[in-house]
Amino acid sequence: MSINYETDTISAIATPFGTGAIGIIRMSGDKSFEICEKIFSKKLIPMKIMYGEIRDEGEVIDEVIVLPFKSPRGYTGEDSVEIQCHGGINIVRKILEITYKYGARPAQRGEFTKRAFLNGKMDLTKAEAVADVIEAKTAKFAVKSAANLTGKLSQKISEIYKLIFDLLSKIIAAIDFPEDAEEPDYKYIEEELEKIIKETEKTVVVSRGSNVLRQGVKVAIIGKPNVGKSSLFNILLNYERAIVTDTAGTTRDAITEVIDIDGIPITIIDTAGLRDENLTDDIERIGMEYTKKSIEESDIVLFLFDAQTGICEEDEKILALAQGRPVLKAASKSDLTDKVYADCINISNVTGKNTERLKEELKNLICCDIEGETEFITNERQQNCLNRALIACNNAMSGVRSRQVQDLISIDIKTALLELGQIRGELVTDDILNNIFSNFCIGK
Ligand SMILES: Nc1nc2c(ncn2[C@@H]2O[C@H](COP(=O)(O)OP(=O)(O)OP(=O)(O)O)[C@@H](O)[C@H]2O)c(=O)[nH]1
Ligand SMILES: [Mg+2]
Repeated sequence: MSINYETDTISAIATPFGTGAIGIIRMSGDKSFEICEKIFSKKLIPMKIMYGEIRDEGEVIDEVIVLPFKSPRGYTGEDSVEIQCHGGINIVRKILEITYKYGARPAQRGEFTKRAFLNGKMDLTKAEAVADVIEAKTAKFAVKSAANLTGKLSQKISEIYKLIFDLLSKIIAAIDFPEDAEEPDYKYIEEELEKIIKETEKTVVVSRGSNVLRQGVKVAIIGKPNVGKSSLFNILLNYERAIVTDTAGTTRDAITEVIDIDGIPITIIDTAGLRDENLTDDIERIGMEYTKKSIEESDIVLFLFDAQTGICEEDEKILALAQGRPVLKAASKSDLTDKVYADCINISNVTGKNTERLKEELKNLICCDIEGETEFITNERQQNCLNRALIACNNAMSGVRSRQVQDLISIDIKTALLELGQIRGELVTDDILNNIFSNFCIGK
């Protein structure tokens, strides 16, 4: 393992850029106390909240509260200091610059958390959860990511890791010390591998659910002009975002907004009404191209038709454009007719009839391949490790079934173990770490 650990002192603004009640500058590294004492009016007492002034060459910059953490306590596990000042951006920047002047250097993205990981304050699943909590698009995603901060994912991985580790130990013991340890029988290895594969598969399935929560889904509302697409879009958003008129061809540009349905971030696209070719209006023609593009980019298509007329030939042509994608059909303006359509939701954008059901159906369509509730959030890196571990276990299983020598089987089992170890951050390289932490914000 090659990990570069730098112990120089880093400094960054930890609060959002902009004006607020307080701003926090955070420093971490061997010289944090020394630098802080050069600019703070008092001598630091570790783990004590201290009130005083920040001064630069005699000039008072601000009244502040300082929190000094002595290693191994605090977020990074190094000596570190948090300076809480007044939240004007110019004051915060000024104090940051003064910390640079006296020997700190600007922190890179995620560098505080990287140091926390390297100091054993958290494993990699927790470090990655920190970024997830900060970047969460919905409250549910934030809560699920926070579960990883308390070790949910780490715990699950540890359980599987232990099963593999125990199995591997028994096989290797017999290979390395044939006089003392007996080779485990194939039936035993097969049973253990079965357990491991089942648990890993379950975890992979749960992971898929977190992808939906992480990335969300795109839904394009399509249909003929004037069927009520923009009206429905506004209802889903809960405010008048798109212009609604009784003139066909009102929406000319695709409009996009994100809503939260049960914690799933859903990007809804209101499109220009699709009409037959031979359009004379250039703007409308461009709008139609946008619509076709919106359909291509969407995961799910919400197709609207007018309940008064039913699905006509023109509607069929529009529906054909959505081929290959899951389509949810809805009949709008059902307040104006008694006709009820099977296999679709009969809605009214005027009375609000069935809009809750429509949301529910949308959610069902999105979640159809997620089994059960997602216990924890995973990211692509973790999922790739899990998948590779699963492949290695399946290879080992084939080896067992064809009664391969156990020496060979142990190679696949070892691969599975290494892959799982990478999830928690054992045996990761500097490249992997830099890749992970480069997605963080500065100051975290
Ligand atoms: N009664 C009734 N009127 C509706 C309903 N939905 C939309 N309308 C009306 O139908 C007209 C067109 O609605 P829009 O939401 O602009 O339709 P659109 O599909 O976005 O139209 P384009 O942007 O032109 O393609 C407006 O006058 C709406 O008030 C509905 O469910 N019931
Ligand atoms: Mg419209």
